[in-house]
Amino acid sequence: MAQPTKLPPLYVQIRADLMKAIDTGLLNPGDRAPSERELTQKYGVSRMTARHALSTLEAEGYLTRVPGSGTFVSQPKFEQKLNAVTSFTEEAQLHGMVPDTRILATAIVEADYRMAERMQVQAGTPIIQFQRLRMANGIPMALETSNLPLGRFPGLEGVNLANDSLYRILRERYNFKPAHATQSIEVMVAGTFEAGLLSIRSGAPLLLLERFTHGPENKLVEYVRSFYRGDRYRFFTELH
Ligand code: 16G
Repeated sequence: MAQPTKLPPLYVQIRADLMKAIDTGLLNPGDRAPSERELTQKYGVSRMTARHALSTLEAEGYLTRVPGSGTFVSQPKFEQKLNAVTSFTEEAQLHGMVPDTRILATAIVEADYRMAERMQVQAGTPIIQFQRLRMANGIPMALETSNLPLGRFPGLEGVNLANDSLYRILRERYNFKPAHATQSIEVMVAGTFEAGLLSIRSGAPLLLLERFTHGPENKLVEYVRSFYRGDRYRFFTELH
């Protein structure tokens, strides 16, 4: 006797239907996803089942829940290749987006023991720090703190980096071009400070990128800690 076919749980079917709507363009990035109530009515399921289908898609990154507004189809991720020392400005332009920068803080500090070790300088060396909110098409993408030895770039503290590119200024004013860099990536969660600036909820995933950039003589010239939005970035690398 043939075994009766086991039907998948209802939330799986709802998830599949919503995925199909996204894949076929019936639902586009930024569109409002059906609400729990609409799903309960359409599929005759409990609210819990509808919620489960929506939260599965949210966890997978296809939907984004905006507290107080609803659930929306996520924007496509920014795909960034990890094979060259590029700048935020160049990357945004490469993707056909308009970069924009808000300067949150500029300071000259004396390198403490930890910073000195990271930047391969003597403790007490003046370091210029920029904290910048990086945006693309007006959307906050990353929160970046750059540290550079002031001795190598005298006068950098007086440069207005708002809506400009640091790498362009280093190239044009200081005749400096990054030669190579090492970069690490780790997962973090947004605290209230990062969440507020990046327009995401506290606890949302972030990618912490740390970059050590070197000049032609292998001299370290930049140490950067950046928090990239986990829902906006996908890093891509080719392996040989
Ligand atoms: C990227 C780099 C950062 C560099 C900046 C220059 C990472 C983690 N960070 O954001 O090191 O300072 O580009 O961009 O990749 P800009 O020239 O647009 O200011």
